[in-house]
Amino acid sequence: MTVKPRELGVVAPHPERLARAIKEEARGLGFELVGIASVEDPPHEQAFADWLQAGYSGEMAYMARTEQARRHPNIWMPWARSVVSVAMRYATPFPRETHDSGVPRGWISRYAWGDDYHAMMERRLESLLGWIRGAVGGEVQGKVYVDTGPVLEREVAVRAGIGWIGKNTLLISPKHGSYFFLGELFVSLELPAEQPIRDRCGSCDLCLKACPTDAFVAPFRLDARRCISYLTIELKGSIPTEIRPLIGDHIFGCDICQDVCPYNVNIVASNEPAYQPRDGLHAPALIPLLALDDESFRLRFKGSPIKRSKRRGLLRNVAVALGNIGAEESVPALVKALSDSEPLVRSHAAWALGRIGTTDARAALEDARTRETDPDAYAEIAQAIIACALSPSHEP
Ligand code: B12
Ligand code: SF4
Ligand code: SF4
Repeated sequence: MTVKPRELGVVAPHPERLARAIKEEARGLGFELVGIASVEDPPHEQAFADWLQAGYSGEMAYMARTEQARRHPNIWMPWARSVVSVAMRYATPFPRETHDSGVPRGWISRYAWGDDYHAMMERRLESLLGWIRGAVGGEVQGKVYVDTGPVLEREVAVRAGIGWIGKNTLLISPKHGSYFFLGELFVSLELPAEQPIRDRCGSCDLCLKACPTDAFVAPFRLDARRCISYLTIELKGSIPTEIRPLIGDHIFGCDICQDVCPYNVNIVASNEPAYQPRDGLHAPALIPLLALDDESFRLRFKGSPIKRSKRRGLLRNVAVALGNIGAEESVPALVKALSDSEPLVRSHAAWALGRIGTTDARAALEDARTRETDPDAYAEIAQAIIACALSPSHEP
């Protein structure tokens, strides 16, 4: 049962009692995992600096821009004494599917099947702050973050006892695995902190071996530039051609290094309505996605994490997945995409046609080459024509 602020009394409650009540209130707001930590420099802040230095953050310029803030939270929040770290589970019980229905299908990572989590979690954390202010009966400064703030969220969560950082770099709870989102509420109150959870990966290395793009340079160290999640969501331009074949059917994010983790095997599914899959987002049919125009993309992905990739990014990814699947029935849709208004989409559609390599694919590419005005798309079309000529499915 949720404790009402007034039950704690008008005098500021004892920190231990207040901390217990805050955690109970947070759980009542739908955060299944809650912990409290003091506000300090994260233990692995140097590893973060090294990661940036090595260039592993790729084009995510916001990571370098906020380096000091992420490493030293007290510099920009000098008033903050404690942080309430929360997690919300999002896994639903839908299996990994392939293409057995005869229709080429792609894979969207589990976290993106439902509604966007940022605003919902932020609202609930704001409501927790309001509750704390009521409980303390005085001025409490607070600041809420979910994902987009300059916070090393997993480091905070480790110190708040929510889980440990696995070799796949994800935060793992012994009981709930890693399919959850993190958020924080920084407050100006001194609250008792939790004990961190010890590392439980042991000698396991399943995630490191399973990564299809070899994105882990070492345990706990990810080169984001090779991660499918980065390539399909964060990267705005062209996907490097040598990595495209390794992306398989992924069109938005990747779950492989979590799917193989033993701690994700016996987890309980989330019953949060916002995280249940929207129609057609679990293993979606790919060909109809290539037909989305700006307006239909906007309508279909309103309030969904997928809008982050924008239409051109999603269609780029769909083209790559279709090229990897190699289904001939996708040729007409890919040929149409050769006339897309976005050079990025035209380039990746050309690559896919080069992989499929049928006579129709080659004829369409030859035709597109005569019209193409964008130098990058032109080069991709020329390469794809060569690929078609070398393809076993091309009938001379
Ligand atoms: C940038 C970013 C990405 C990048 C880079 C990922 C990465 N591993 O850093 C990309 C786009 C690739 C990405 C992908 C994903 N992300 Co992301 N991402 C972030 C973001 C915004 C920052 C992460 C960050 O600071 N990276 C910096 C690097 C250096 O961190 P790191 O590699 O983890 O290294 C740290 C530790 O491993 C530690 N460390 C180093 N050496 C050692 C040694 C030991 C022994 C130990 C214990 C620790 C340790 O030090 C480093 C500094 O903290 C956070 C939100 C946030 N504000 O924190 C979400 C966040 C991490 N992402 C999240 C999610 C869900 C994902 C995806 C699962 C999405 C998907 N399905 O596609 C994938 C997972 C890929 C993966 N294996 O990490 C969740 C993770 C929840 C969880 N349970 O951990 C977060 C927390 C967002 C949220 N609020 O819920 N993401
Ligand atoms: S999310 Fe996929 S690509 Fe990225 S590190 Fe994990 S397994 Fe590799
Ligand atoms: S798969 Fe194994 S090594 Fe990787 S995070 Fe899970 S327990 Fe750790």
